[in-house]
Amino acid sequence: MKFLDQVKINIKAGNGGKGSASFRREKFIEFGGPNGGDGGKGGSIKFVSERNLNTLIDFRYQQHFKAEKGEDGKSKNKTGKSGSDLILKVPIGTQVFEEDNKTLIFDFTKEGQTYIAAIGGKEGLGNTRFKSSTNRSPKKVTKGGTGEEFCIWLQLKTIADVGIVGMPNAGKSSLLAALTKAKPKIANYQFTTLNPNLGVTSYDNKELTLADIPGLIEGAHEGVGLGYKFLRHIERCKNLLHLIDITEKNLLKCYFQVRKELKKYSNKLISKKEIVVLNKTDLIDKEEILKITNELKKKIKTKIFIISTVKKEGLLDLKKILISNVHK
Ligand SMILES: Nc1nc2c(ncn2[C@@H]2O[C@H](COP(=O)(O)OP(=O)(O)OP(=O)(O)O)[C@@H](O)[C@H]2O)c(=O)[nH]1
Ligand SMILES: [Mg+2]
Repeated sequence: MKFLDQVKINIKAGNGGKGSASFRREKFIEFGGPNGGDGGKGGSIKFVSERNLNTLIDFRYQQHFKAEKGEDGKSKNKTGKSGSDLILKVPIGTQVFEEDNKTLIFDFTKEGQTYIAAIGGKEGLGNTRFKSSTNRSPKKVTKGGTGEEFCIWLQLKTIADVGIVGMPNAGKSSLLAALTKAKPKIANYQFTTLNPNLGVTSYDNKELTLADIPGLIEGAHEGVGLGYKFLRHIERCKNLLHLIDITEKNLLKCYFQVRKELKKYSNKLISKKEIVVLNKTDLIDKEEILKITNELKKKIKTKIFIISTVKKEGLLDLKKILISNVHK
């Protein structure tokens, strides 16, 4: 699946149709009165949030969007047809910014939200409207209004309850696949994940959404590895799950490296509630697991869980704790 999380587009609502200047022309009526109809309204540009989308990729191939203009008015007092609105679908988590890409205009946080981003022009008035006791055959009409036009930015910031962070190859995508129905790519090499993945799970009738992002390494904030641009997708996660491969030689170093990259991105990330999860416990024996976790507990204040994603050990307890943290 192709992925895009930031795009600049131009939107133009339709102009209103012009009013018609027309007079009755019938047999035996020499000077028919005005009968020019109004123009139609211009179509507006509307955004609607949809659950089954998770990328802005559709906007890469087309950056100019125009809504239909209103038809001009016609004789016999016929009103021109209104231009159709143009409806653009965006994923939940999309934010609309002004051209400066800083001023937030709208934030789609739920499914089915609508935002009218550019309003269509008003209808022009036909000459019938200008008939009066002093002017029985007005030629006056008005043009339709101009549809609004803007350049805007769309930014996608995934909304999930839990963001899974960690070094490459820690098993983040495997964990997402084990807990949810998501089917992210999993492989035994670094940077398998190139885009964020989302999954939903539930327990006890309570839902939990998880986001898995590409791995972070030292210097990510300077663009090393895949950089840290994907951290925007955990900015709006309530909690963080910091996943570490228990077979790493220096667990503490791994832990603090990832924390450092989170902090470089923003203090907001570092202050989120975090739980630390040691994965791949199937690869070492029990005594060693105990030794490692006890050592780590002395240095890290957060709760530490141990799991084996492959053997599905500890996953249910982990799910329960994640859900209880989110649904307090
Ligand atoms: N033995 C063992 N292997 C695991 C476990 N969890 C994941 N793996 C393996 O670890 C490798 C990396 O898994 P991924 O889920 O792709 O890791 P990731 O953290 O998403 O990696 P990136 O996307 O590159 O950051 C794969 O070969 C998985 O099969 C586990 O609990 N035990
Ligand atoms: Mg991955």
